[in-house]
Amino acid sequence: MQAGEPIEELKSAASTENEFGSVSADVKEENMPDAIEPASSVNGHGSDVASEGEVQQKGQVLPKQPELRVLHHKISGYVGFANLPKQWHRKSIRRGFSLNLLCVGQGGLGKSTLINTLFNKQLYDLEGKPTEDLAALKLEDSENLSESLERPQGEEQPSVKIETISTDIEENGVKLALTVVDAPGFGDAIDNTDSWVPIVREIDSRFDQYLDAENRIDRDVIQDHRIHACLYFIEPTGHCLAPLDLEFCKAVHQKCNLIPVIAKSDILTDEEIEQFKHTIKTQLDNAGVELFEPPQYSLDDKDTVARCAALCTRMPFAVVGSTSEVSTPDGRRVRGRSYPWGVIEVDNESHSDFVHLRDLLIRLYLMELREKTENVLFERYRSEKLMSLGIKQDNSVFKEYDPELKQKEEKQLHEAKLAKLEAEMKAVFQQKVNEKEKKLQKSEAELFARHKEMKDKLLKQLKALEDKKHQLEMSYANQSANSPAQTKKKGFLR
Ligand SMILES: Nc1nc2c(ncn2[C@@H]2O[C@H](COP(=O)(O)OP(=O)(O)OP(=O)(O)O)[C@@H](O)[C@H]2O)c(=O)[nH]1
Ligand SMILES: [Mg+2]
Repeated sequence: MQAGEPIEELKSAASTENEFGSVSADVKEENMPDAIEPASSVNGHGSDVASEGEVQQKGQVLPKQPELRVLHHKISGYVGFANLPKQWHRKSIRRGFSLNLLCVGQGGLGKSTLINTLFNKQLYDLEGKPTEDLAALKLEDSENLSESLERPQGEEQPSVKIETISTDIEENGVKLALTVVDAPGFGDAIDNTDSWVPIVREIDSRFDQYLDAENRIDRDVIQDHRIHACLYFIEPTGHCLAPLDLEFCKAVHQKCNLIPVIAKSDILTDEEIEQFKHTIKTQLDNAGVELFEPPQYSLDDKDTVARCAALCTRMPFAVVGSTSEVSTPDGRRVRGRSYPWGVIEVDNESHSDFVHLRDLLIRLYLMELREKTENVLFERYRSEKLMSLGIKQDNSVFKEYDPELKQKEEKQLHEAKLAKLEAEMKAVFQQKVNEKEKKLQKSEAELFARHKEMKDKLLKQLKALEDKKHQLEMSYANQSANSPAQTKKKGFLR
């Protein structure tokens, strides 16, 4: 069938996956990405197989499929959605990517050097100052962003400053807008109490700026200045984390993707590094600090899962930074540091964890860092902020319409209404019964009283009559006693 022709409606007992099988089989686009396989290869059988019951396929016994009566459209012509990843790719190239990186650590730990090494660009000069072309940008940026940094009145100028530099870098036609936020002065004072506060404020102000931009009516292009990752540089003491390190990590781990690194790890031996990493991990775990971990998905292949696990176990990354090229004993020119006893190669994974840090931060998980910032960290900040402003969630507004749920709710409401009506009717009936009972009781009492009254009257009359009878009998007896002859005579006469 050609594109544009009317689609054929078929009644089939096959699973819906199979409908795409025919598309892929008939018209596999010439430039279709390899990742998109014909769906037939997913379940391994065509549309007529599901109804056949148990099937033997490549040594696998497929369970018997239930008889599904599905009406579906068979698409056997060109549709074109297999090209969607290419559209996405073009769009990404056009738009470019951005990464806002926060670097925190005591002075001289090699932060600027590591940034230069990571992006293979001289963002900072040898003195650690932004290079000339970035200096102007730095001023502009810090002015704009510092506006939103509201410092309470009377508060002293902090010893920790926030410096931002931005630059666009390009690799194989892919553009990356990189912003590095540095916090010079952190941990350098005699008293470092609350020295992380300006940094936390900076992170919050960037969230606020984004939240504000989102809430504007006109929000064509929202500049994302939110911090996507925070590289925290740990001094290579080989001992344990300092209290300041722990306090900083606790203050920021809910606000940005925290990635700790052991700076200048070339001064530690391999055993010392392992031991130091173990101590750091235990300390962070005990303090409840959450580090950025690459996410794992159910469709990930074995290699991805293994690589992800390896990255997790290597944290905190023991790194070495250098942009200088040095010669190795075997004559290669490499980025590294040269010592009297040998050369440390930056890009050699057996020499340091630099390669793994780069994989996590740029090569493999840059988008995940951005996504976690957007979906987890910013969301958390946003809901806490709105709640602190007294805004409450009204679930009845913008609620998704689910007909089944709606029907259920309506049924419940109806049942509740019926129950209420029934209860009301029962109450009215009971009241009427009570009233009637009272009335009957009253009339019964009245009748009883009348009956008693009449009985009393009759008893009185009876008594009076009996008295009269008695009197008569007495008087008669007296009379007969007084005149017995007469009585006899009378009796005789009778
Ligand atoms: N041994 C060793 N030295 C390094 C490493 N990275 C940088 N350095 C050196 O450490 C010194 C300070 O490096 P920077 O990159 O300026 O350090 P920073 O942390 O940016 O310093 P501030 O900006 O002052 O806070 C420089 O002399 C670097 O050459 C490293 O991995 N190992
Ligand atoms: Mg620096």
